[in-house]
Amino acid sequence: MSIATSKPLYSGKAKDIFETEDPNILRAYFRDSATAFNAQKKGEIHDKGKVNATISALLFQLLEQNGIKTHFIKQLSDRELLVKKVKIIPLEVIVRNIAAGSLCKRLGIKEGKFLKEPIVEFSYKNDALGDPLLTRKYITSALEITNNETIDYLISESLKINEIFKQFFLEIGIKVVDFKLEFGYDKDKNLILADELSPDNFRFWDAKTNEKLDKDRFREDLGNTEGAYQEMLKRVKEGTKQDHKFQASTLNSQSFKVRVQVLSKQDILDPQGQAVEKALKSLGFTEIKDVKIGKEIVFEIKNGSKDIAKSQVKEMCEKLLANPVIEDYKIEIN
Ligand code: ADP
Ligand code: AIR
Ligand code: ASP
Repeated sequence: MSIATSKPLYSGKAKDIFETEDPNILRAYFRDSATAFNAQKKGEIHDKGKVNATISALLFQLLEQNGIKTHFIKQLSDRELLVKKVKIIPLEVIVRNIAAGSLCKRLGIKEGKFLKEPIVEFSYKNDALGDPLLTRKYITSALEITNNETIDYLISESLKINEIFKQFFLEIGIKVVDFKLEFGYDKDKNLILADELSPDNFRFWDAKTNEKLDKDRFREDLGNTEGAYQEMLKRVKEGTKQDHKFQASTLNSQSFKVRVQVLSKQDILDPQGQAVEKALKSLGFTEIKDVKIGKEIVFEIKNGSKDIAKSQVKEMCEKLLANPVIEDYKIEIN
């Protein structure tokens, strides 16, 4: 298959996107240009394009090895990736482990605070508006970008990705402070991870010294940005020399107690509940009403994250534990 057509489809702040002869495949060319603060600050980081294309390729492969579906097909040259064309959801999915950047500004928290649990937040991918932070209802009801189910999927997929990255980067002496992901729909309507995975969209700190090894060096004029990018490339290359298939057991580091309560919906007849109500009334407990009798299911679940565990239990309820047409369920997880 020849992929050598060069009709530019889009030229962004850091990459040029080209069509190929296959309408479902794109070529992403990584430039050295760098921007920050919604392109108010502009510059160049020597060889950034090479570093970002190569780190992205290696990290997309790491994720694929661990069951995450991505747009990555192959690395064509030191600055070019071949990717599946997707329709990008205009959301920046941001995962945070340690307080930094806009979180600190917004909440007055000190940079470096370990967050009690990883946080997933969404920004509107819209430069003109300065990528504003969104609530769930802003996404579903104001902008109507997507629905609650897709938001739940994006959260649980991003948390899984976070668990994989935290483990991988720890092995190469790096703390994953935070990162931004983009997702999109491929031609078969699969929702997959797209864009890039690089020091442009991650905050990486050296695990021993907390030295910043990412685009914050450029944002904050810390100097030696190029050296930091090269250092990250070196470490990621070293780390990905061996295959990493993280065992489910190593990703599932915590255990949670789950309690699921299933009850028939308010307007659904519950003969058992009615019988008990009648019996209670005949015993003189006349002040009661709307008795429902349901079931409670308890179990333990192992997972790296409470949010992922909760979304899995929700799926169990939808598929097996409850009949969502006639029953409501409530999940307690501790
Ligand atoms: P920006 O648009 O923010 O300036 P870039 O310069 O990195 O960013 O441009 C790359 C653009 O390509 C981004 O808007 C990104 O959403 C989009 N993109 C990334 N991966 C894909 C893909 N597989 N299919 C279609 N568009 C993609
Ligand atoms: N990010 C957000 N928009 C563009 C990018 N690259 C990334 C930053 C940082 C994380 O998202 O690189 O890793 C959180 O950014 P912030 O500014 O919201 O703290
Ligand atoms: N939002 C991106 C960043 O700060 C790029 C930009 O703001 O121009 O990394």
